[in-house]
Amino acid sequence: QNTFQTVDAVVIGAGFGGIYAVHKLHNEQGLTVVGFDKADGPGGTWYWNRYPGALSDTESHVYRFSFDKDLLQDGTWKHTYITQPEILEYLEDVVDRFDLRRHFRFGTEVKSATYLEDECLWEVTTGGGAVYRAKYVINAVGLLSAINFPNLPGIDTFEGETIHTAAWPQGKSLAGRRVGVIGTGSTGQQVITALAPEVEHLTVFVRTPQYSVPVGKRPVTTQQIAEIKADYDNIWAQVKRSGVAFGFEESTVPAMSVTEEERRQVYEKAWEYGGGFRFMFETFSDIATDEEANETAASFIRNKIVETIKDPETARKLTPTGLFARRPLCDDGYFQVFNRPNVEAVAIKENPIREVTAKGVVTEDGVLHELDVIVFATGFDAVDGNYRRMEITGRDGVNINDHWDGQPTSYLGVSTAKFPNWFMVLGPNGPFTNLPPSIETQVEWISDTVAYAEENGIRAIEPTPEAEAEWTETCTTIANMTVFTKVDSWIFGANVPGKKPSVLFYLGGLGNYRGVLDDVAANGYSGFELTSEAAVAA
Ligand code: FAD
Ligand code: NA7
Repeated sequence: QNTFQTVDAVVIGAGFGGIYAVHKLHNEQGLTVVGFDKADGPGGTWYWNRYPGALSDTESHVYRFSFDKDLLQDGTWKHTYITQPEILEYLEDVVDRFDLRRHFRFGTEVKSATYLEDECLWEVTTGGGAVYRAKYVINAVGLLSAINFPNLPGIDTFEGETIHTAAWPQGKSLAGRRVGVIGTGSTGQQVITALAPEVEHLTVFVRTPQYSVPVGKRPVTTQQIAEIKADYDNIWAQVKRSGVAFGFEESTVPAMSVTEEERRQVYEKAWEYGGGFRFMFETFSDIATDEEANETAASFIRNKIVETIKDPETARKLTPTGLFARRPLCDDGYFQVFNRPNVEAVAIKENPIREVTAKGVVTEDGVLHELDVIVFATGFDAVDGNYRRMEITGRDGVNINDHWDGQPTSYLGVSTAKFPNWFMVLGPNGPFTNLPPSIETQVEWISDTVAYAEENGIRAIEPTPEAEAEWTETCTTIANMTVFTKVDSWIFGANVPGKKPSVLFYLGGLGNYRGVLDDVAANGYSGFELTSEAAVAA
């Protein structure tokens, strides 16, 4: 018989979500909590993604927690956007400030979580064989965290180094090396831009070129920071009632309602100011929902790319076609990098990678691209990836992989039927936004729900299958109103071989989402089944 420790709640993950969950449940609600992260320290995304150029594309003043006024007033930043080392330092400071480190077991992977129906407890086991029992499990395992590492033919024979951007060794420099980068999403663009000036040669393997606008990273003055701090109440109120929660007011003007010249001016201004979400959502109201409107933004960006990249053939390889309908990207001089003599673009849709050999990557045209290092900027098994990597067993012995066989689903992005007292932060069909405000929204709702259960003698709470099906339907209906569903990307799980594409987000905006969560709680947890202590005793 294994010995086990008993706590009120287990929290998995030590990123924004896990840190805040431990703070709420322990510091504010007095529960005993143990947190786990396989990383050796806090930070989540910002612990792992130490690649050169790693930057948040949410502006600095809203890429942080809002829950504590003193924390906000003590915060500082140097530029309009914050880099990975700055975000990591911030999260480490938060952990120390709220004395949370002692609740976390770092370097500890959670392997399994099994619901013990008789006890109404979760039994959680770690990679080291430790066993914990807890009434509640809060999964804050990250939605862009499980690595997607494509299995290229011959990769094992490569004599150089391979590095995934989300497992970048601390301080690892590639200066003076011959580097190949696979992947040109948000991460690829950042790492390519940072590596280009320092490596001997950079070969960029481009599968799908992407739309991207300048990020607009600028230094900020202490005066600007002081003004933001003085206005934080209004700023967060606006963020939380907005759609994408990036700290700007979304446009209400349809693109085709203005003249071509007016449109051009609006885009030009947005291009100058910077920001991917601003470009898509602050310019016009229907770029994400109307194909004609979308094409006006897309063609503007395509023209900018062609103007920027001097060699027409290289420009062609880097210019996207079709809809502007993935997570909108922004960069800090990505297209300019291709004007450097040491940077080369290889279009692998028309000239696919045939194999990796000892010396490098061979493309179908027979060319060997000699490399010392291959960087995989190939993204993530997004949203449900980390859940599927654990052995999670709910009521009636149901495994999460079987439960999510058709597609990963949830009720409200935070819970799923047959998994009582088991909550998710950024689970399937949660909001698609600047994420810290959505994470806070969910953690607050989950911890309020836990408090409600504790105060009202509730032993178990889980959503009904009907409520879950209805939420899935809602998310699908909203997604189908957008252009996003017409393009493959990680937003729909369409980036990993073998993964079944499906709707993975609530695209209805944070303001609306918060309204739904509030209503559910106010209506006595509509859509949930609550089992009281008394009922269990009877
Ligand atoms: P994470 O920070 O991903 O933390 C999850 C943690 O759970 C990880 O540390 C992981 O090790 C741990 N974990 C998972 N499974 C287990 C297990 N079984 N056992 C133990 N530990 C486990 N979002 C934005 O809003 N704006 C941005 O600009 C932005 N930029 C990004 C840039 C990059 C390069 C990446 C990868 C993501 C970016 N994101 C951005 C998304 C980012 O992930 C979120 O903003 C936020 O950091 C997520 O926090 P989290 O706590 O939910 O998850
Ligand atoms: P993304 O956006 O999923 O981008 C991954 C990139 O890697 C993309 O260009 C892919 O091409 C490419 N890729 C993936 N697999 C392969 C294979 N097998 N061969 C060649 N190229 C491949 O991940 P990111 O890390 O950039 O960004 C994810 C989010 O994290 C981002 O939005 C930020 O929020 C942070 P494809 O487009 O599939 O043709």
